[in-house]
Amino acid sequence: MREFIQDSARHFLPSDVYICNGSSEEQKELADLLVQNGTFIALNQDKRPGSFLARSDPDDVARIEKRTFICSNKQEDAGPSNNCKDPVEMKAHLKSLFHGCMKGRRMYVIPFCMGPKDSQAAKIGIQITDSPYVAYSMTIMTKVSHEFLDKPFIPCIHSVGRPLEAGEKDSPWPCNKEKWIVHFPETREIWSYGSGYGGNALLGKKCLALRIASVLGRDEGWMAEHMLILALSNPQGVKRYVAAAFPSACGKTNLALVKSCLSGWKVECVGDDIAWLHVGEDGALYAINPENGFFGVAPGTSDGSNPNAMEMIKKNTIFTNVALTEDGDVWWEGMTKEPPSGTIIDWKGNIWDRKELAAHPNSRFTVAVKQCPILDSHYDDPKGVRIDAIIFGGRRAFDVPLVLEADNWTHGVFFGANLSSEKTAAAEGSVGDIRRDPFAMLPFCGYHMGDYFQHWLDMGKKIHPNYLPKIYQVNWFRKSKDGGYLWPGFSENVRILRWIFERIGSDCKAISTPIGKIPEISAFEGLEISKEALDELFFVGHAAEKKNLLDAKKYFSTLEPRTPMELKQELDRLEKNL
Ligand code: TSX
Ligand code: MN
Repeated sequence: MREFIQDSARHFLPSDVYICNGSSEEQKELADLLVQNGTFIALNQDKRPGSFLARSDPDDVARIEKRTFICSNKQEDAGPSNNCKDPVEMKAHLKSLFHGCMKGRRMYVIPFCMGPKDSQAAKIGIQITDSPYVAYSMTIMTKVSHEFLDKPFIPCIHSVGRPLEAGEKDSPWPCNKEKWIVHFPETREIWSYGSGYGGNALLGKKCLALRIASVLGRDEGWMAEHMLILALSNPQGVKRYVAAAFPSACGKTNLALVKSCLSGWKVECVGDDIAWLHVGEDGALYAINPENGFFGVAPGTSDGSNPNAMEMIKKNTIFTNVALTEDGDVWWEGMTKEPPSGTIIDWKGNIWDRKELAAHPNSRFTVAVKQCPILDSHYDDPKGVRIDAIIFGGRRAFDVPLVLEADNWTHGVFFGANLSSEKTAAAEGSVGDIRRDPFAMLPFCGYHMGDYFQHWLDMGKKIHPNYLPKIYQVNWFRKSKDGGYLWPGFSENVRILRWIFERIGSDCKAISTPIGKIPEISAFEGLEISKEALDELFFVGHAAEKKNLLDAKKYFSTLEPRTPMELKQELDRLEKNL
């Protein structure tokens, strides 16, 4: 640890070094500094106490997959979904890039823990960064403490890549046009250069807890997944936990924090983004949330879509790239039907013309889990929570039913492997294009996707059959011929969760179809929905299914020779069923 810190300082040449301890005094000092630097704007303390607005550089607003690398010794091990470069060459390149990169800045050393701190499943990292915004964010998103300094750790090196010469004026959001987000899966190291934003810079989250952790999980016999974890309790007080993977723009955070529409049925939250899954001593599957905070997309979050999130972010929250109102509060598209009156400053810091977007579509709130109003009592349990069901969801206007239950674990893995979702923003490709995102892990799996599918199949064999979670596929977004959504979604999704709950306890029946099991009509009693809409929501069309089958075959062939045999057998089984 000392060597790591000293080598970093000698090489990056910061003006000084500070080791974070995660205390509230330290948070306060960091916030004061960020306000002084102009990175933070303090919000109206009556409306948003302890909260700040940050505006990023307009070219540093999201993760950049093109600049993300998995540097495996053998190119094949990174697989076709990752950029790969030779680790020795990459390390040499990074060392020269990082030389003197922190000149004129303080180097922060952040000892952090991902997961409940006394958990066998937790992992420790030490992040080096020259960004106080990143240091502050890490004290929310992870557990930061000196007690993690003298334990084995994953080194995480970050720089905004903008050294300051003597007397040079800093910018509120320093960064570099050239960006590198680099992972070394064999030596378990992370190096990130040039960006100060979210997943590029808070290295505990996507880089450690997903990309590096997925490799650790493969080697150590557990799973790092892009999943929310929620608890559902029935009116008798029986509680079951569910983990669910969704690609972006499907409302994962909304589901993690959903308010139940069914009296007596209660939803509580363990996490909204990442789950680490281990087989326990009893042979059941247990989940921990490695994170300590939420880093949620702001636009679309409202009292209607997510009242619990709105409650959660009333105080002690960092808002990044949202709009600023005249009274010193925040606003974004979808927060209210009408924007507030008065002058609004958009996410770029200009007076909003009320034509372009006021908030960036990827604008965020950063807030500690402790502030979640429906935080589950076991959210920080060192042994995790027992998972009884796993859900895969996507956004599909056509052909994919509201919910399907897999016939067995292998069939469920087949669901995950074929997960896909429609694009909503026209950034890359056109709106409505279907993008494959297996297990919602395409940008986050640190190794070959074929090996990852095999790991899922192998994990199914490690779990005791009595405790094998049931696997489901959901689609809240199916549309009718006239273009309207067929399913009300949001709090009504709890009806689907209730069906899943009752299936786990064998308390209700299901109907078999060629592609999986669906609920009986009685599952929807009490919901105002037409028989026609329900029929459309569950319609399984032969032609569409044939096409799905062919697409799956084509996709699986791109992973050869690492496509698992059992998944190819699922293709054959589906073909026969059809
Ligand atoms: O988050 C969503 N969920 C999950 C909620 C727990 N969204 C928002 C997605 C963008 C991130 C949804 N959008 C959901 C949903 O279940 N369903 C839809 C589609 C939809 C939108 C509006 C209506 C119905 C469905 N109805 C009215 O606006 C009245
Ligand atoms: Mn995510």
